[in-house]
Amino acid sequence: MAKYWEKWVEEISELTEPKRIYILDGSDEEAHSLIKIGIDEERINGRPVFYELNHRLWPNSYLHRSHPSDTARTEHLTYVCHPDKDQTGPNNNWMDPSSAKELLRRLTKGSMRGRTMYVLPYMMGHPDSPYSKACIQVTDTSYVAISMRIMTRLGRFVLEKIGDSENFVKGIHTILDLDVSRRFIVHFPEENLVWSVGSGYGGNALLGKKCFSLRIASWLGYKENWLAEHMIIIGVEDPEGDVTYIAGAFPSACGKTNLALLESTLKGYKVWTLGDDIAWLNIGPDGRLYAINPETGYFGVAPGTSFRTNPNMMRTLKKEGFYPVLYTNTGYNPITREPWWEGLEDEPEELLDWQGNPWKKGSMTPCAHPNSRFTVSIYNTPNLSPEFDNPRGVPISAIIFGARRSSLIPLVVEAPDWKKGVFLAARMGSETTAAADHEIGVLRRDPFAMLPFCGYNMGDYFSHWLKIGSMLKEPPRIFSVNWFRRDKEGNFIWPGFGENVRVLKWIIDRIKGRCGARETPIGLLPYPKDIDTSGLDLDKEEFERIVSFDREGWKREVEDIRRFFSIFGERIPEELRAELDELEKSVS
Ligand code: OXD
Ligand code: MN
Repeated sequence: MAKYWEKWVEEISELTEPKRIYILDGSDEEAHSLIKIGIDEERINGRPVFYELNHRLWPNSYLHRSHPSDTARTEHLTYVCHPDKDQTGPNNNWMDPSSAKELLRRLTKGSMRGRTMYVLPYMMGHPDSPYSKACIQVTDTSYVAISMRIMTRLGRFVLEKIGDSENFVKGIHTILDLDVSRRFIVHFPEENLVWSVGSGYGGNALLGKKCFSLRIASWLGYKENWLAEHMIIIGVEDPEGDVTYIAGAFPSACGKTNLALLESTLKGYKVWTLGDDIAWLNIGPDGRLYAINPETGYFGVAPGTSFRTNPNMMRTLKKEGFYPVLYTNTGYNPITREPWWEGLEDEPEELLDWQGNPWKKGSMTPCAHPNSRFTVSIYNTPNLSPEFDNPRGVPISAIIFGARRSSLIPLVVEAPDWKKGVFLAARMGSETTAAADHEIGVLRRDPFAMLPFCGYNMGDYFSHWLKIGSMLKEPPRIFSVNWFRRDKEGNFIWPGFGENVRVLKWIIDRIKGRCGARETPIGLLPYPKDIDTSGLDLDKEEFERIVSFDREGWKREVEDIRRFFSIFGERIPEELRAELDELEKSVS
């Protein structure tokens, strides 16, 4: 008798009509042969899927060039289809599930003719973890198959785990002709199903990532009392050898990966990496909050990554380790056969740009796409935490919420309690970046850095956070951080990158009761003397400004927060409304 998953795969193949079906085993030999197929046979947009890079300088590395219209997440084409529109909320696009299925069925019909359907059995989370989930995705491109092998624990062992169960998360992916008018990324949370057509871009096509591990998983967490979050996980070791585990949420392309792999500039401090994008947070048997990273790789922004800004990531990329490493839409040096991106190191005179066109130094257009990416295994990380594979996860002592704000938001603020912490995260705003298709540099409210990823009504999500806090015996302390304040000339005031460890140190000092803080209407601010700025070239006045409270600026901010909250109407929890009223009163 065919198993349930076999029948499901059969059903998809009847709809999509592939030339052949191939179930991945997750081995290295298989990865080699799929890459070879991507180089020699498979074509996307008339081009090879992969180009081999110089393996002496960039071990195991390949370049991929996407369709020019397919370079970022497409939030306006992303849908969350709960049967009840209010459950989806104003933070998501909605279609009624049966019309959505009809549309997708029509688009998907015969879409894999002449192509291979790759079947990817994978786990999000360690197979032995009580918090992990088994999944199967089908796709018709080797780029997605290989990327998923890097980003997840993938192999036939997952099929044995699934057995005859219907309880696995399903993903259907087909690239069609990559035309935006036929691009839809659709979630059916009640059915544990994601159906994505018309895009090969990571956040749209690697369905274990944003689609499952955030949108669907946040809904599962809502029902099962846990949290699926857009967060890094790090362990910060102090000079006593104690490791404090911290989770941190930042909107896309706000330096999350740099913080996750931070190389400390403070003697005695070391950061251990556990994750750079997604954290699943569960209440452990002792009533504390435990974090796992369900992924096993990085899908990081390439431009700006260098030995100066993120030496640990450069070591990760250059390590002769997990096979393979992918570069998507970076520039290319045809002489040395190396990838190149803005900020990497000296600019060669002549290169090929991200589309393969000749490009010259000083050209008006960037060589690498601003959202060009690398895909690399987390097991290559030199400072990978020894706890990474711990199925129980790590106990979280602090949660930080960061954003990109050139003014107003201080370098670091501590919330006096969990409820005020939830309010701090709910009111977050950030200046937009190239990670999604929208105007760059405008202020957008992005509560918990989850606005594009929350798979249900965000008002209910805020209530859920309040509820989880009340269930915890020892809730983590909550902080906000902002590395991006600018002076009048537009220069960054805080040096950022490895120096951010100085802020992490203050956070740990607060947790351990080693220093005080100033009470203000927006939370607890550091006394300037308590942040170690030794050896930094900081303007004293500017530094004091970024750790202070700007009452006038907050008056305007409060108005904007109120406008944003009003979008969610009655679903904003009473507690947060009261917090906003209190803040308004105290700044007026
Ligand atoms: C990502 C994103 O790719 O947030 O991680 O866009
Ligand atoms: Mn992200």
